[in-house]
Amino acid sequence: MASDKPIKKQVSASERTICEATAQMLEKARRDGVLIDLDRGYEMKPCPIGVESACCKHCYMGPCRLNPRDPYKKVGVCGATIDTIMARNFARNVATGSASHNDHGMHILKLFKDIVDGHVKDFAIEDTIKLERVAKSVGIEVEGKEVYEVAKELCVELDKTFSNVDGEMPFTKRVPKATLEQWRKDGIVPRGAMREVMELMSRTHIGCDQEYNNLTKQISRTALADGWGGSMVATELSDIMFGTPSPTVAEVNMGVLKEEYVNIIVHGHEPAMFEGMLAAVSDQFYIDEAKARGAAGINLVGMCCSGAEMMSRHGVPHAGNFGSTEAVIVTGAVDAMVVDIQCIKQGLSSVAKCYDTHLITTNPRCHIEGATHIEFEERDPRDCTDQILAKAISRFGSRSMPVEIPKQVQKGVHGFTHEYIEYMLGGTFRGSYSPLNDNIINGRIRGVAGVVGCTNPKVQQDSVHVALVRELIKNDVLVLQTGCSQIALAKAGFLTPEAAPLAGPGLSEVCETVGMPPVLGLGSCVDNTRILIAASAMVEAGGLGNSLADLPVAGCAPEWMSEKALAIGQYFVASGVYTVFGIGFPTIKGTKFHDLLFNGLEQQGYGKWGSASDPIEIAHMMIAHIDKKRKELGIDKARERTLVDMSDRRDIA
Ligand code: SF4
Ligand code: MSK
Repeated sequence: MASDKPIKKQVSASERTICEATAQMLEKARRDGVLIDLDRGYEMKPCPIGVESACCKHCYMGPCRLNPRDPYKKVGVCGATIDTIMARNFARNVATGSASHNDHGMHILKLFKDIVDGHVKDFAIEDTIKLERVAKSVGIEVEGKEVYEVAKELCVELDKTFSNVDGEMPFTKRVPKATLEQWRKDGIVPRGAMREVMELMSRTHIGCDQEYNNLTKQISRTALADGWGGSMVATELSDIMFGTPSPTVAEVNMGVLKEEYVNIIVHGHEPAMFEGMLAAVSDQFYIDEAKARGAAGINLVGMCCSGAEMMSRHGVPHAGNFGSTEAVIVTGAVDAMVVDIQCIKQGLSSVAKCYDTHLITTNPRCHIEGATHIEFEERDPRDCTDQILAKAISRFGSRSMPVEIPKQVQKGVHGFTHEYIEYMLGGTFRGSYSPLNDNIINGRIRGVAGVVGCTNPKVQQDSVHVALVRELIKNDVLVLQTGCSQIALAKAGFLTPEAAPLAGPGLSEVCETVGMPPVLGLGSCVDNTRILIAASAMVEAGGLGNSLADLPVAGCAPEWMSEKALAIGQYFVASGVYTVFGIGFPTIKGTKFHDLLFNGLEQQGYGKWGSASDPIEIAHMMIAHIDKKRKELGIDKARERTLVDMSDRRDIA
């Protein structure tokens, strides 16, 4: 946004981000007198009480503020203790995150139904093999049935994910038996997402659930309704409708913009609008229109999570993660930024105004003051996409801003899935997770880490992601990635097989033999469900325990910022995974609620939370947990015995 006071320059651009392209644009923004998020984040001093979750505004007898340094000294006007206040705040964060993913999942299911019912003609069922596989996984008999018959039954079954009032969500059939039994014992198997979110909101009303242990059960249930519910529905049906990704080479960073082209960026989370844009930009009419205005053509690129999804699925170039969405507009080269839902900063509106870029909202659930709204309707996608193209081409033809595009662009391999990991290690005829398990058991791969999540202007953009992943792979931990974290590592060059030498001797040997990178990109933040399914397949393949909590795995969101990230973290913890968050965590050390999340849940047989800000410290917290699980499984000695002779090399693949 245009700044009416001089922007403070206490911190150099390169201290705000390790992404050189973003730093270049931050410097330009400062020269242009435009304030963007990276500087706004630096200038904002968070409330010291809010940052530790020691305040409550759930009723108007308050808001009540407790002292984070002496949290048991006072209670709220209603008598709520610090544990109740923190648990309720955390609950509402998780409820919002889970609601976001479930809302996305419901929308994807609605599109799928509309295709099956013939109401939507511009999209179709692309992957019938995956359709059958998913249908079978929820107990649908597929033998002898037509594709659309199976699809119809799948619609009915998956609808329960959202609408069930009782029973168990369909995808809980994929949960390893021991894990599911624990959920049943504790009464936290998710029923329907709408019920779980509603109940959690209700229980956090003043004067309702004021026992943090009991509240935590519903927090877990609501989070599980995200990971094993709406998010999984979104990932699986998107694959069925638009194609299951497989490894593909794609370019990342702002250098994917082209000065002589009409540049259109799509940013958000839902694939349908992006798919619609992808189809529209190849229309010869608009290519000719662009050329008539002096452009060489139309350049469609992605950002943030829908960008990560389209890059995985179609190799569409990606201009950067959450931390770069305002900075990219400073190039002056963006003719239109088209957005749908989630993680769309309101600040884009004023930055776009400064650079005469069209900011176009397309979804009825996400309007932004100052943006142009052109609604995307799946039954008639061209109505929206044609208007966007016309606006972008017109802006190119009358570009008044000087254009400065950073040169940075990095090629990498994206588009891994749980299905591809199975195929990659086992081959077409013996695809299975056993080779992965064997390499974990023999110690070449020490364990598996999911490193995911956002960027946050509270820390130098991308720096924690990159340092953390570097340390993990150096210690033979295979890293699975999604979301904005994947983009950070892609920009840093880790998502190529050539990065294998950065890994420790065991992991690099596996990578070189199989020809895979030590860091596997699985797509958007919704696609974290691919990690859940891969982990379940590891349990099923045998040799690594009976439940998800037995696996030598850990997760981390080192630069998290969103409520969706908290919901994701909680569904991993409730599924059995040790999950570390960087930056900070909204609880106070030494309180009972903090102790429950960070220790007690593990003692009950779940995963647990961890928190630290230093990437090396985080890496070693994760590695220590992986080693602890290796010891419990009795495979801790194997790493010491790991041999690297030729006969062993032959056994790896
Ligand atoms: Fe204060 Fe209790 Fe009202 Fe919260 S619910 S604002 S702690 S009185
Ligand atoms: S977009 S939730 S900043 S990963 Fe999924 Fe990125 Fe985090 Fe949004």
